[in-house]
Amino acid sequence: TPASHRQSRMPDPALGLAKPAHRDGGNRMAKLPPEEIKNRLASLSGWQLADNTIKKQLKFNDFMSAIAFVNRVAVEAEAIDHHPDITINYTRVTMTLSTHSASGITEKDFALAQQIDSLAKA
Ligand code: HBI
Repeated sequence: TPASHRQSRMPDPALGLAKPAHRDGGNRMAKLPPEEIKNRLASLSGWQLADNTIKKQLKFNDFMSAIAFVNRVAVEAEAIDHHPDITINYTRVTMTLSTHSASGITEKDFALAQQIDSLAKA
């Protein structure tokens, strides 16, 4: 598209409108309000709110399957630089998510929760 067309579409930085007006400046690390957390939990399966975290217990057929799952999650957590607290009880694995730097639950926690659910099926 010709530059002139692009120019007309972009807000004029001089007007200070260069950035979209998000509620929290579009910061994915901003703590989510309780209502938002409740709504997002409803779209997940098996996750629950517990003391300013979201957590889920997953059951595997045997210990090594549980460990293999934990390792899959570890690779993904490292890739996105967002890490769960993990408890392993033989064939049961509990994933507890919160954003430590925000002292609460952020979008990053829900993104990781979705990844964890996908990896549990792998
Ligand atoms: N994982 N859950 C969680 N919360 C964080 O705040 C966090 C993390 N992983 C890495 C990370 N922060 C990085 O920002 C480090 O610099 C602390």
